[in-house]
Amino acid sequence: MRSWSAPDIVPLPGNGGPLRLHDTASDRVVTTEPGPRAGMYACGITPYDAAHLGHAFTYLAFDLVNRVWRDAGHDVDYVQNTTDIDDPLLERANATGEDWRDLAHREIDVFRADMAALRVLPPSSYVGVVESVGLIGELAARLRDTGSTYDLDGDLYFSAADAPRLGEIGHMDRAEMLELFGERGGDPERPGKKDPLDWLLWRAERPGEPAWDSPLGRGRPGWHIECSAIALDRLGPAFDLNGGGSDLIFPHHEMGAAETRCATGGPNAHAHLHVGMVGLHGEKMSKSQGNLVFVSKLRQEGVDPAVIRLAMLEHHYRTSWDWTEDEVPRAAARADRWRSALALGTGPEAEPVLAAVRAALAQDLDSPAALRAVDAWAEAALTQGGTDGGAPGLVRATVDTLLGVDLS
Ligand code: 5CA
Ligand code: ZN
Repeated sequence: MRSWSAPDIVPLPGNGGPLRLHDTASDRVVTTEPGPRAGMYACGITPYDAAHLGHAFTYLAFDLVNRVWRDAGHDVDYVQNTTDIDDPLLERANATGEDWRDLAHREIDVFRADMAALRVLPPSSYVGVVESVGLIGELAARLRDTGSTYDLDGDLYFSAADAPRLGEIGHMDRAEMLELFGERGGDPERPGKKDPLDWLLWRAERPGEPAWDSPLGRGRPGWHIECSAIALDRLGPAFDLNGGGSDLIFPHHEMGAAETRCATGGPNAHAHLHVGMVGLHGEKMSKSQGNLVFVSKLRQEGVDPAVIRLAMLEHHYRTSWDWTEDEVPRAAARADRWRSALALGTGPEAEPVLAAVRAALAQDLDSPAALRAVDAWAEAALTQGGTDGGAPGLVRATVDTLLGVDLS
C-alpha cells in the first residue's frame, strides 16, 4: 500500500549516540543495539474514523525513534500495518450503509495527509491487511501444523495452553488478562473454547461478510495474526522494536508474540515500546467512546501542524495525559518565541543545544527535556543576544531533523 510523502531531512553535524528506551517486557530502560538496518514495527490504525490525537501521539513516539536511530547512523526499516478489514470497520460500514472498502480508503487517505502534515517520517512498508491475506493465511496454516490450534465450528483458534509466556510482556496475571481480553476484542465467553483465553486466528466465511480463499478455507484473518504475519514477512523474526499504544500490550502484542514464538521458536522483537494514552475529559480518547479530537479537524481550523506537534512533544511518550484547551495556545506561544529568536540572525552558540537535544532524546525519548534545551537557547538569544551568526541555522536544523518541527 502507498505510504505518505517524506519530509526533507536536514543533515546535522556528527552523529547522535545509542538510543535507550523503556522496554515493556523487562520493565527497564535498555540500550537498543540495532545493526546497520534497524527494524521497527508499529501497529497502525483501523481506518473506520479519522486519526485522533491519541493515534498521532503514538506515531510521534515511533517517529522520534526513527529520527534518533537515523541520527545515530542506522537505516531504519519501519513497517506499519493498517487494519483495513476487521469487525469495527464492518460494523461502521454496515451502520452507515457505506462500502467497507470505500470507508477504509477514505480514512487511510485522511491519515496519510495528517501524518505528512505532522512531518512523521513515512514507514518504508505501509501494509494493508487485505493485500496481506495470503501471507496471513500461510502463517495460520503453519501454526495449525504445529498442533497448537484447534477448529471450532470452522474457525481456527490458537490454544493459550501452548503460550506459556502469555502475560510476560505486560506482567499480568490470568485474572487481569481475562478481563482485558473481554474488553479488547476477545471472545472469552464463546461456548466450545478449551480455554477462555484461546484466540481466533482465522474466521470462516459468514453470510454477508467479505472472505478470501486460504489454506484454511474461505474466511478472514483474526486480529493479532495480521500483525505477527506482516512483521515476520517484512522484518523477519527478532527485529529491534515492536509496539504501539499501551492499550495494545494485552491481548494484541502478547498474543502476536506467542504466534511468532510458536512459528519460529524465538521472540518477535528484542524490545517492546508502548505509548501512554491521550485522553479527553478524563477518559481515554477512543473511537468507541466518541471523545475525540481529530488532527484533521485541528488542521482545518487553521492550527499550524508544527504547533500540534510541539503540543504533543511537551508530554513524555510514556505518560498518559489529557488534551485540554490550553495545549494549542501554549505550544503556539513556544513556536512564536522560538521563531522570534531564530529571526534575530545571531545568538548564543548552538552546538550545546544540538548536544542537549540528542542526549535528551537518546534517554528514553525525553522530548520535554529537549524542548527545554531549545527554550533556554531562545530565551538567552532574546534577552542577552549572542554573537554566533551560524547559531540560528543550527538550532533550526536541530529542531527540524530531531524533533520534526519545521519553523521556517
Ligand atoms: N489497528 C489496530 C492495531 S493492529 C489498532 O489498535 N488500531 S487503532 O486505530 O485503534 O489504534 C491505532 C494506534 O493508536 C494503536 O497503536 C493504538 O495503541 C494507538 N492509540 C489508540 N488510541 C490511543 C490513545 N487514546 N492514545 C494513544 N494512543 C492510542
Ligand atoms: Zn497490530
